[in-house]
Amino acid sequence: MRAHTDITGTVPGAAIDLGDVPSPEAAGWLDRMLLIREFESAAGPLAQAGAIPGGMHSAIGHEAVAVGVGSVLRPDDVAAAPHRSHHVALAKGMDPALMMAELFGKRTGSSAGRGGHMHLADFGAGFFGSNGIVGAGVGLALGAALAQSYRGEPRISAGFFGDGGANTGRVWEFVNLAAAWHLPLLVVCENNGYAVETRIRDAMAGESIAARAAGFGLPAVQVDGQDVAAVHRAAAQGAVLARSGGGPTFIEALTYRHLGHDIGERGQYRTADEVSWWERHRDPVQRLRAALVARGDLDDDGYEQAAGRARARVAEAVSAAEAAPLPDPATVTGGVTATELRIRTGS
Ligand SMILES: Cc1ncc(C[n+]2csc(CCOP(=O)(O)OP(=O)(O)O)c2C)c(N)n1
Ligand SMILES: [Mg+2]
Repeated sequence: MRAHTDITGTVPGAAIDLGDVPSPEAAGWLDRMLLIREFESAAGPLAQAGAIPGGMHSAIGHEAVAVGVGSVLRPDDVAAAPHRSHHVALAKGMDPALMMAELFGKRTGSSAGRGGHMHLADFGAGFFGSNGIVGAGVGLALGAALAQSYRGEPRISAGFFGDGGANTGRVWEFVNLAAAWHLPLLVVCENNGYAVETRIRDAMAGESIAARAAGFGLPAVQVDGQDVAAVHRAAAQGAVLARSGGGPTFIEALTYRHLGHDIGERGQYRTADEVSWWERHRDPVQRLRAALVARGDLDDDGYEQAAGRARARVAEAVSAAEAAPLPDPATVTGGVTATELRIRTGS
């Protein structure tokens, strides 16, 4: 197992091995990764310009983790994520237009415009939400996995968190309970080497996050998170185990965010050379593209068409969100909770 201290610039494997993944499936991965890339490429500048209110955490660079795990989840399975979540939601099948409208704070959004970037959820797509509490996405997925197990359903859940979350107690409480109760859960750590501006090597003891997880007695693997096929293989193994009552699996995916912790950060904690190395050598989208080209499944035209389709879908989502109405203040208690809130009046 590779030590977590090696994350920066040393993730293994330049070429992606697609193995016997059928061509239409691999092409579907590319489409989904391009949708995430184009969505984030549009949303970031809109947030910076103020058209999308509040902050935003971009997932550019993390696409292969979400799509690799998402590739083994069925529509009625569940995924939950932390603050950096757009890629997980889109990989789970959330409609980009529903998400974009929510980012804009519009009535047509997934939470009627009252959740925004960090409170996305689409229960219909099995996306149980993003939230601002580091590590808490795993707990949401754990709850769903408990319900699935209790009801004897053949469904599974995936909870995503970051390397920063691996230094919080709650994550290990979740992992412990999932392992003790053999719950159908994939615990997915997106180790991008940084928690805001703190390098993992400066703040984490032990060999690796996966090695930490192994102490709880569940299968724990470390994969190249910039290789969608590698993530898919690890997730597929975990999903088979979870669906057959074999309990949870822990996946540490080594990844990298191309942009800052949040949109607009000053970014003085890492070098431009480091960022550009990852962009040039480990871009998950370009690596999948190269693997498809090497197989004879794709050429430049085909790639541009796929990127164009994703761009058009996102542009449509942006136009619809811009045109949509803001929420009606008279319904301020609606669309957020299942039951209307009762505002205390003091009487
Ligand atoms: C419980 C809690 N503590 C602190 C924060 C502030 N905070 C927001 S993001 C973040 C770092 C998260 O790093 P990581 O888990 O590695 O995720 P990444 O941003 O790298 O995707 C921190 C400390 C928070 N949101 N929640
Ligand atoms: Mg991180």
